[in-house]
Amino acid sequence: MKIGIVLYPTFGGSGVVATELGKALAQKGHLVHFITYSQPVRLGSFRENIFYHEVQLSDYPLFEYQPYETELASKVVDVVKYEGLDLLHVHYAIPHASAAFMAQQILKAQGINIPFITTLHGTDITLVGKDPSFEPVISFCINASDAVTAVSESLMKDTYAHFETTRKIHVIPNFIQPKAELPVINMEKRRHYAKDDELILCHISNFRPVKRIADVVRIFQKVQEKLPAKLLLAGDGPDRAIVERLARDLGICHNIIFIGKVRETGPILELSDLFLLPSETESFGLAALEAMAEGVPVVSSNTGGIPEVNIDGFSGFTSDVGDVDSMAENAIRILKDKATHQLFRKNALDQAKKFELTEVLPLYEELYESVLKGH
Ligand code: GMT
Repeated sequence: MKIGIVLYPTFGGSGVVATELGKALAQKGHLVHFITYSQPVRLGSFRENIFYHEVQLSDYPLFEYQPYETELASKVVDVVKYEGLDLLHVHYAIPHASAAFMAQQILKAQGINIPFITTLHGTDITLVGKDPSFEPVISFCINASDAVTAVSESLMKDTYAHFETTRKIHVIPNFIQPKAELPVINMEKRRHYAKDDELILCHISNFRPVKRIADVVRIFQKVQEKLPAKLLLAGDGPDRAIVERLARDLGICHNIIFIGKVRETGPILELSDLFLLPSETESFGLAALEAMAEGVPVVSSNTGGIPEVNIDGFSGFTSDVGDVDSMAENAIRILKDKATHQLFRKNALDQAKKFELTEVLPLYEELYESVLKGH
């Protein structure tokens, strides 16, 4: 198939999933055309069957706000027409689904039929989408898509709860390529961050308020009172300065290492003993799955789709949002002795294997085929 993938190229989970999906489809022989405004962070270098089309933004002085949706729709029309695409798969409703609808209508007027599939990722529904000013467009786009998928049962239910739609939403979870076995920790690399008798806790995100990074720091503070430990924080975003200050105020900044933005999370996770994800809301929690795929257990909140990924008492523990005491206790329960920690590490990897790329990819391919048949 010739597939156009429209995505956000930045560090967010939706862009990562869309890029990894495109790479996997290309590896299976499909021709994949990525369409977005800058090179996706996980795309890497030249690969067979992968093409990248950049949306150029006009800086005409009349535009106080650049008309990205219009430029994107025009680019999509162009790519569908001249590359002969069979279907479009757009990740994130706003404005990708509405731009795809616009492109579809333009192409229809020219006698070209192209179906589009919308994958809902979370914040497009749970945060941004709830904003009443977006609601009519999102409801319309969900109904106008040729197929809709959501990355968890929880997100599917949220979509029905907040939008005017009765159409079928297919749940296709995010995926990963987990390690075959628990990795052996490279002590030489690890010593750059912690002493041999110190544990390494880790958190990776875009440091937006929804991630509750202050909770990460407070959980860590309680853990390091009982067990010698370091905290690795990877990523960057609006709350970074707040947590840097908090760490200084709590007198624990010497035990916290801010790594900043990273393209690949594997090398950090490989050194980590525990992953913290205390988010306010999370449709899936790809970061937790990436940790588990490296055999790192997860202490998280129990919000949204997280309990579908991190199984309480097995791959880690889940607690109510904001319950820092419970999360710190759970972290200590996992890390208190080597045998317990090793058991949780193994369980985390086993749980990640339920989201193997090889299991999930055919679900998308089947959906593509059924949409093409029905179009
Ligand atoms: O978490 C973010 O802020 C980024 C966001 C995105 O849209 O890229 O992530 C969402 O999509 C990911 C991939 O499907 C999910 O794993 C995240 O849980 C989801 N984030 C939220 O729901 C807050």
